[in-house]
Amino acid sequence: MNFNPRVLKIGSEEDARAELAKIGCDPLGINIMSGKAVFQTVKLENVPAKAANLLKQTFLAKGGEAAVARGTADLTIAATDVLVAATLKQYRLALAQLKMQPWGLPQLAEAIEAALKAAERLPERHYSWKDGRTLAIRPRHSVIMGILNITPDSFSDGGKFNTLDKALRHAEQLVKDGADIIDLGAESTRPYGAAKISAAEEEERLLPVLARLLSAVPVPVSVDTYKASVADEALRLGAHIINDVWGLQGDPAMAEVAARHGVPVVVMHNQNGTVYERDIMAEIAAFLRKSIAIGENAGIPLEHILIDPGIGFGKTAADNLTVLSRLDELAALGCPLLLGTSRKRFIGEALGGLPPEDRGEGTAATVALGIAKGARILRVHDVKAMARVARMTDAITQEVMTNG
Ligand code: HH2
Repeated sequence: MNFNPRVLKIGSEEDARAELAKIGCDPLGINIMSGKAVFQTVKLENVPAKAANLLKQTFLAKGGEAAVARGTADLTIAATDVLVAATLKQYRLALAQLKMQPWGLPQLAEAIEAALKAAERLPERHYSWKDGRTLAIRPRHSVIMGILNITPDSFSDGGKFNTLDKALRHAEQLVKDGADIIDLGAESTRPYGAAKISAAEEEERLLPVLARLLSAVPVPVSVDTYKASVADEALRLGAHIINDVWGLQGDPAMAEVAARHGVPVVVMHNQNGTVYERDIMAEIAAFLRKSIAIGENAGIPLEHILIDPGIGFGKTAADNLTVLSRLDELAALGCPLLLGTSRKRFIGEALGGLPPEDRGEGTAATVALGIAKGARILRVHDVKAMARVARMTDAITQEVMTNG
């Protein structure tokens, strides 16, 4: 007898329903069973020991598990990280019960619920601006952000576009090649030895190009700056998106500026140095959650916030590979994910020391894997090639979802 066993990876209830339907399950049976066919592991940090014990009991009673640190049961430690491991059905039953318990368990239940919900389906966004431009971020339709650096010292295009006409011609080409957004940067943010410039200098370089760019291209233009005054001037001129490589945590006035202009903002993880006290993904997620909170407190709606792990910023080459391999963990934050790997140094290092101009294939691998792991916007230099890589990856992920 050959039963032809295969191990299926089912990541969402929608996929589970499709698989159950394929084997001819009764529709009522599908309702009962779909939640049992999806298994998820949720990691929580710093849960008070008393609450963790109740959490464990509750999940065990529903047939799931909640692993805690030694010393939790006898309360010899104050708090523990927790790994909850259960099917969606078990989560539903356990969370309903936890919502009726003391010690902050209802809030914990809501946090778990929100993370599971966000991980189940990537968020959709539809942006529109007063000038009629629009941008749609929807699952399996990757958005290409073409890079236009007008810095004299950018590491990868080395100041090739620092005259106005050249910059405009390049931007037009990027749009022809398939860019959905142009990301305009006037100060190199490169971590190794980029020249820092004043806000006045940045504006002087940025604003004349921006003014012309806005009428030269039909797509939304994002401005790569972490200075609130530069962002304010750029938005007054009509820029559409702010791309802040310090995630609203560099300049304290940035969140208010983005809120006042009502534009989407990219919040990127960044730090000085490459030392991480704990798991790097935990730190990136915590930083981005803080950025989101700063934004929301200033009046930026959650729908206007896009997140970015900041590949190459405050990270070693090995860290960048780790972040890329675990990118899907950031889905729990519920915001569209932007990924900027293009021609970066870690790609050159992984490929035995290749210069920026030879990092195209390596970049393609990061774009494809990034999309497979949930990235929705890809910030790239080689728009034509990477748009093809993205379209191809979109087509495959679409296929998995519909025909698995
Ligand atoms: N990377 C760079 C600059 N801005 N913004 C976001 N959101 N994400 C990124 O990964 C990111 C970014 C650095 O790349 P590049 O623009 O090519 O180089 P430079 O900083 O020298 O201009």
